[in-house]
Amino acid sequence: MKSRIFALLVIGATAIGMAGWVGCSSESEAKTVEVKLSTMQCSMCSNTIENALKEVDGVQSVEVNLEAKTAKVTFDDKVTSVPALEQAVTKTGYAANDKKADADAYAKLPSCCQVPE
Ligand SMILES: [Cu+2]
Repeated sequence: MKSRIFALLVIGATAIGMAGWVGCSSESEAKTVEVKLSTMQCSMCSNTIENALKEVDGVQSVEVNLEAKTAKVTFDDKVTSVPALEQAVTKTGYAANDKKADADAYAKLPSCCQVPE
């Protein structure tokens, strides 16, 4: 009798454990991508871009590399997407991957941050 209860407890604990594990893995859809920032010039540019990316819903971390002209972005795949990240960057006046900078935002950049494409 005792051993049967024990067995049930073990099965129950295993089921809960598995459910927890499955739930956990389907919840975290963190994805890391590299966004090319070909028109980024200086630390002012990189700050602007970094802040714009951090404001996107679902973005968990942003690492802008000024020398390599890239941003490493970790985000929740279920909340946002690469095109949304690109759009956040182009809206600030910078090119992202193959997407061109928004012309109005680009015109408002300090002249030192504007680069002829
Ligand atoms: Cu700049």
